[in-house]
Amino acid sequence: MNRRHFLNRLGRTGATIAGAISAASVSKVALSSVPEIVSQESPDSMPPLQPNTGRPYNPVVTLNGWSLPWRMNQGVKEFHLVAEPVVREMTPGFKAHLWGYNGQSPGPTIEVVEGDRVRIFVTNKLPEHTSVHWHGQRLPNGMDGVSGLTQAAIEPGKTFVYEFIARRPGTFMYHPHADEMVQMAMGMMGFWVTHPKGKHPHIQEVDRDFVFLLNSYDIDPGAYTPKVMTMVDFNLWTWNSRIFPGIDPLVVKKNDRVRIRVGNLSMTNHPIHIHGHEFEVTGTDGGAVPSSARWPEVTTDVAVGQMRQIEFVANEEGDWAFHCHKSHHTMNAMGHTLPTHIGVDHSGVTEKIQALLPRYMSMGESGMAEMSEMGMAIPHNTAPMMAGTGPFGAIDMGGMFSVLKVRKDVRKNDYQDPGWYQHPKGSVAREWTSALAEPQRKGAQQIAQKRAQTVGQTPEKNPTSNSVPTNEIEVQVRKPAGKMEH
Ligand SMILES: [Cu+2]
Repeated sequence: MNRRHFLNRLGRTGATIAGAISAASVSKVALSSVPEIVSQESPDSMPPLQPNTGRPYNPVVTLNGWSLPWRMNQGVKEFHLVAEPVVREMTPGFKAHLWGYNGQSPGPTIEVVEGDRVRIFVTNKLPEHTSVHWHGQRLPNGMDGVSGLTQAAIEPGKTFVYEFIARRPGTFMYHPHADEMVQMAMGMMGFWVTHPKGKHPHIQEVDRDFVFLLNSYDIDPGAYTPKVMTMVDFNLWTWNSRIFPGIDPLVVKKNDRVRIRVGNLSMTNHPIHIHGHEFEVTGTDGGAVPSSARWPEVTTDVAVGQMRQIEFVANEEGDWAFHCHKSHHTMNAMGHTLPTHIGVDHSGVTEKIQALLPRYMSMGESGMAEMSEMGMAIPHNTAPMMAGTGPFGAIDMGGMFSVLKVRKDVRKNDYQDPGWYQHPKGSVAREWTSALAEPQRKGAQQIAQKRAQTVGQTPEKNPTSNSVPTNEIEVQVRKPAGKMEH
């Protein structure tokens, strides 16, 4: 594959990628010892990399990522990965110093075909040694990439070469097996897809095939470099090192068969949930799941170190939320040690505190949704806790969240954002403006009677009674209009 082909491919699809690839001409050094380095500066989702050499296949789209071009060298597919420090835009207005491959974190997706002989050159431009483990692959033990166990570590400045046959079709990933805690906390990981050679009994052809990795970072607001010692309390939950609203939508044509492949290299599990459709898990990093072993789901948990590929027919038009179902994972940088103020009457308090701290704001009296609309000043280089805006206002989301956009009029290989869904008239939830009936309070009378009977009784005076509540606790509910009710 040469650079002109690569750029032509990008140009044809009309996505926003002009000038995104920085690589010198490959042809000059074609078939010399090491393939030229191709690197990526843009965090946009690149259109699928159509194969023009080797066996044909239907390429994937990497969410906010790209696939690595290769060259054929006497029947061997040759790739060149460069492990290096990178700058990753997590969302517009927020950049991070990460480690990755070929200009981005995660690194580029590697796509090959079952039976391909693959040679991957890995150059280490990190300040410490590394290695690459090809997660899930069948390969000779010495190609497995566990430094110290199956190979010597790749020292800074050195290039190693891995070579094996991609024996099993499926969904895989790659990551270091050297100083893993640090290197994965810094963003070193990438996706790998081995496409089936011809028809496969358990792998269906799909119209759209998306891939991304689940990862997480701990970057203080205003800082650029992740804290690598964090074990649990990450503040950025990311898909391919991006946070909503920086995660591109998944654009599909109505009635497309869609596959989404997800791998988890974070430190916790993620229940991945889609709205409006049911899917089946059609494969894992262990291989394709036979159709007799599939069942319908709308959420599938992806444990740490696991991969899941889900498939469905996108036959419901609209803008469907697609997200991790852990509510803290659809938030951006936030503290977790704040007291809850819901229901606390702040009236008069703010003024008193402002006398001491002039910029003090009271928050959380009626929940946190106000955070997404108040436009509060935040430090340079971070992202608001919840930031997305939709056609009806704030979406109150960040982190691991995106939108599946199902439209009638989408061209083949077009992944451009079509804008917001235009709902048919009368099909949107609306305010009810007619009269509401008074609520009926079931059991209210009996509770009042019991309370009257037990007034004055304490456990000491009535030690045998366990049928009637004693020492009744009075709880009042504070309602938004200031009305107090029992
Ligand atoms: Cu999650």
